[in-house]
Amino acid sequence: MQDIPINGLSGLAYLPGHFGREAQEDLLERIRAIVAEAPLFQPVMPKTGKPFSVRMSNCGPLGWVSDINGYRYQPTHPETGKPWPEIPAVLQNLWSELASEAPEPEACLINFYDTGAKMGLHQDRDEQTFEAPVISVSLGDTATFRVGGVNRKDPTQSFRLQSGDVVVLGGKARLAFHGIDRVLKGTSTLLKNGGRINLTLRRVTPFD
Ligand code: MD3
Ligand code: FE
Repeated sequence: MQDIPINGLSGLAYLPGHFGREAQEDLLERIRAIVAEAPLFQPVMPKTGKPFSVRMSNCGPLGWVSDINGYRYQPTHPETGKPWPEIPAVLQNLWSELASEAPEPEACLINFYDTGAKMGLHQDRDEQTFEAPVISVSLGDTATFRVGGVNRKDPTQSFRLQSGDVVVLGGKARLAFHGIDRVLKGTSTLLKNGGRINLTLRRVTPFD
């Protein structure tokens, strides 16, 4: 495990290649089954209604959604109205290993990036608690991601996230600004048609 201090922020751990090819294929199969139940939707920005370039779905008791009214977590899919599918055991186990002090994750956001999709610099702050880390798993094409500090204007550093990489955002890094600048076409054979999937496991409600 590598601990990368960025702008003096502790708590960012990078686990390159945590999942090998076979584990990535198994995980991808789980995600495909989830997306068959809970189809990818295209969120829009609150107020402006501008569509995200990333398509999303979720699994777990709560899912993150964004529409004209705002960002929020909700127990059902915005289009089907059905509860989100369960978080696969392999991801529950990952959380137990890497966030052993935190209670179980409540949301797993599934981001799908076509080549050309990106995600602007933002903080993850729609959760009711920031005590638990956010855990990220990347699958498919390599992305360049950017992490700064807790203030939007803090300097940023860019890293590449490859298929199978895991990042744990705990401590002060939990509220760091971050984003995805671009997805590098043809860098992985995991997804037949290219693109990238990122999974983020989150605790939403406060601990007991
Ligand atoms: C969290 N996703 O869904 S995950 C998001 O690759 C999101 O799809 C990105 O940001 C993606 O909210 C990035 C990796 C990541 C990196 C830095 C972080 C998550 C972070 C810093 C603080 C909190
Ligand atoms: Fe984020």
